[in-house]
Amino acid sequence: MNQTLAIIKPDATAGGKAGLILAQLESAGFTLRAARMLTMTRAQAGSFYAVHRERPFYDSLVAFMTSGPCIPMVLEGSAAVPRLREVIGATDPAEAAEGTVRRLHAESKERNAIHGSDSDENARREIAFFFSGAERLG
Ligand code: IDP
Ligand code: MG
Repeated sequence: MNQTLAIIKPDATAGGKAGLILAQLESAGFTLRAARMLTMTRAQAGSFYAVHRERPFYDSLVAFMTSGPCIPMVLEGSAAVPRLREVIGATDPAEAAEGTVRRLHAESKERNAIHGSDSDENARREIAFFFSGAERLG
């Protein structure tokens, strides 16, 4: 699969880092195929992260993700899912490799600047969560 979903999270969007991060993703070889900007509702963020419902950080994560606008985007490139995970780095910026988006721009393990799908199956589901077929093919 050559597409994946990224979200520039509310910390990075409010922090004026959206342009820098998109430039880094494009420099890494991704083509931007679709993008939008929204403040997620609790229902939307809760559903998007439903897999983490039992985790201790779930309520805080939903509060963070609904705290301001975020920018979901469809990125295209070869081996898009693993390549994006490599470019964004580990969940905790303290553990993220030099030069990764999270190492450069994340504030903390929770406020970590960017989301990237973790499998082709989840990429398909997450792209469909935010974008209609018409938007993806436009
Ligand atoms: P990922 O975004 O690197 O795939 P996940 O484990 O899927 O990481 O967690 C989803 C999001 O939940 C993370 O990006 C981060 O914002 C938040 N999160 C994950 N683990 C923790 C934690 O231990 N404390 C606080 N927030 C966390
Ligand atoms: Mg994940």
